[in-house]
Amino acid sequence: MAQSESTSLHVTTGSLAVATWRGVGVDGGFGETCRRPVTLDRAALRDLYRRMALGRRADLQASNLTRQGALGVYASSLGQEATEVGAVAALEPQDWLFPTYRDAVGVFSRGVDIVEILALFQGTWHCGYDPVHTRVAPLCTPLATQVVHATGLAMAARMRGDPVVALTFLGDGASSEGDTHEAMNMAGVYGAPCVFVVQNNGYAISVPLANQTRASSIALRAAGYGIAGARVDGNDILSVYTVVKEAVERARAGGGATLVETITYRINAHTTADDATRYRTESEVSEWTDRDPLGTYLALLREHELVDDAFLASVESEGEAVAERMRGALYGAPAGDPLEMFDHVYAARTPQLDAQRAQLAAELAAEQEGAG
Ligand SMILES: Cc1ncc(C[n+]2csc(CCOP(=O)(O)OP(=O)(O)O)c2C)c(N)n1
Ligand SMILES: [Mg+2]
Repeated sequence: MAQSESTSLHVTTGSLAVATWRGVGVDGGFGETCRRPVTLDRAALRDLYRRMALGRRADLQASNLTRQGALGVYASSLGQEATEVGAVAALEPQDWLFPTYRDAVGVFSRGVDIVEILALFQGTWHCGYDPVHTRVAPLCTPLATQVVHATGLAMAARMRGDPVVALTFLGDGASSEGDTHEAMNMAGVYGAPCVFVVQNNGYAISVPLANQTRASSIALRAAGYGIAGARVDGNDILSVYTVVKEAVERARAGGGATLVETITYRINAHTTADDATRYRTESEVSEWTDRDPLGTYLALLREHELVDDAFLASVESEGEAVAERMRGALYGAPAGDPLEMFDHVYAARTPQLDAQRAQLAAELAAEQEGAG
């Protein structure tokens, strides 16, 4: 299991907490632990809690809708909310986010409609939201392909002189893909304003990190690409936010890319189609449940009297409204036309897509005949 090296949430006078992470030196080893006082104001601190809590509520509802057959499958990020929300909160509106199937909560926290986000899992449409308008690429299922896209967009922004940063999420498993190497190397060579957030949750489906890499840390690879690197407690939202914010600002100022490894854990199974009890022990899961990012953060806010019952009740009722809207929009929603799946893959359908479309149309027609 991945160990967290970050000691987080040291409260000092003058700031709520100290964000900490391990920076990667140019020699390829970790440097001194970096410490930054957290100076966010009360409204911003409360909003981070709100976004995590709403994300968690939406995540739970999506899992439940899957069990009821309203979604085909869902990849929960329960336990990873501090990384999802903390990293996204560090972006400016003009920046781009390149998420994976695991990152519905991060995309939701950027302000995209949760019902539109879930179109992918509903299986009704390629992507339910407008990527250009939202500046969020579609949730990406082919591992690490979004990492290349993020580097490409960042390089293009740099060439055009646009002050745009691209942030991409990827998993520990996806970090082994060739695409990840190509994207990070290109980002280093071309000084691309890109932030790679590797969510190290210890597993790629059932494959533990130890079978993924012999290295002690994914973050240390940054030195090999000549980019900045950091390893942070991915369950500590203030540290995640602060290290990613610094990376985003450095990228925007022309300082190039950063690889941030966040140490976290997915509490639920890989997807609703997976049985995690076959490869994880109960005690391992409960160890991480004890380090719940939402509960830890709430305790800190309470300690500093930054939240009261009225605020918590308002977040809860907002969460219930989100869940109700999801149920209303997704439960019993029309299945859509399966043949649409071949449209918009390219501007014009290729001969291969035409052939596949014809094959599916024939199968659907035969099915209907059989039913009728
Ligand atoms: C190119 C490619 N190979 C294999 C898969 C099948 N697959 C889906 S998720 C997954 C595990 C990925 O693990 P990780 O990158 O750690 O992300 P996590 O699911 O833990 O968030 C695999 C192997 C895929 N989607 N794409
Ligand atoms: Mg993983």
